[in-house]
Amino acid sequence: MNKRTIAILVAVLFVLTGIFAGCGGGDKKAADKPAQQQLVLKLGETHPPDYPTTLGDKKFAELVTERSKGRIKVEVYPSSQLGEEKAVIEQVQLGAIAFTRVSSGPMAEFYKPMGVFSLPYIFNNGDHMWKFLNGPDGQKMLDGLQGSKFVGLCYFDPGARSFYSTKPIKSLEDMKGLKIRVIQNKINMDLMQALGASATPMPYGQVFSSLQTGVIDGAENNFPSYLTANHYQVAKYYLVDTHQRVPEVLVMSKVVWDKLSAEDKKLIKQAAVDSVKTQRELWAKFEKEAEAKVKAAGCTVTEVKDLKPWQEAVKPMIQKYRADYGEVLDDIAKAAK
Ligand code: GTR
Repeated sequence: MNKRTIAILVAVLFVLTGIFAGCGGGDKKAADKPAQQQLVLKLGETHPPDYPTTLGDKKFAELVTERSKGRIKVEVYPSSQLGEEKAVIEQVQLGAIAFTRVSSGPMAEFYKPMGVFSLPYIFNNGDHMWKFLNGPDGQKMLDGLQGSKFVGLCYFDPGARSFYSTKPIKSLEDMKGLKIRVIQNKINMDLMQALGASATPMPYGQVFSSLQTGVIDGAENNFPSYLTANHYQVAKYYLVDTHQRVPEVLVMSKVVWDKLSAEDKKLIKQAAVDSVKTQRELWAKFEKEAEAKVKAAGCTVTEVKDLKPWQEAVKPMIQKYRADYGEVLDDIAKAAK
């Protein structure tokens, strides 16, 4: 069975099992049948079971079960079992899957304001990003997701994305003509063009084989993804330019959310917020481990010493996107101080 078939089956099961029984007062007999009152909600995750975002999802699930005394169960499906990121977002929007932990990169196709995070070099470091995310604008962005039929619950740490390739890359010049896989959104296409490379959008799950067969020369991601998706085995040159910090978000389907009681909404939101600490701690640890592991495996990791030429190269594109994101870019810049 392929992933798409599994995703459809899951969607059908979701409807058939009537997971809302007993939730929001829909079932009059529910009080007589406590055993049937459990609400089972699925969460789709791209990464493997022991990856920090998956462990963040699991912490969230654990808190929900604990605080609802078993009445609400969140089932975490790692390793893209429910489908590739974009397909899962669509299912969440429709209400066929309750939650997903996703990158705000693909979310930008569903909710434009999140596109700002795909703009390069806008955060100086992780602290800068978290200061922005934890401030009023970060919250506003999560709240704004409701207009696109999602409920933004919290952000998880995404680390920083850098380039890697099957061919040696050490400088901006080396980017010329490289075919680089990107997360599908318009900003990423423009970014590759600005750096002299050509963008090939494709789902995450296809990157490894595309690197192997030479369909693409490289991709870009943080150390944990580079390691766990095995990209490091084929693309052995990693160039640390930290061009993007694209926050991970835990989102819920608004269709499902709207059927919850006010009390359950609060419980779910709080559990998500409380899971962030765990995810961030595990992320910080694993990011270092992943870097050490790829180095030990023989990958060439080069730090970009001077980011100025890179920042210069993307200036015109940032200028172009100021039309959409000028105000929020100013707020991001202010958060650095
Ligand atoms: C990872 C991110 C995933 C996915 C992936 C990709 O860093 O956690 O959600 O977006 O990148 O590049 O497709």
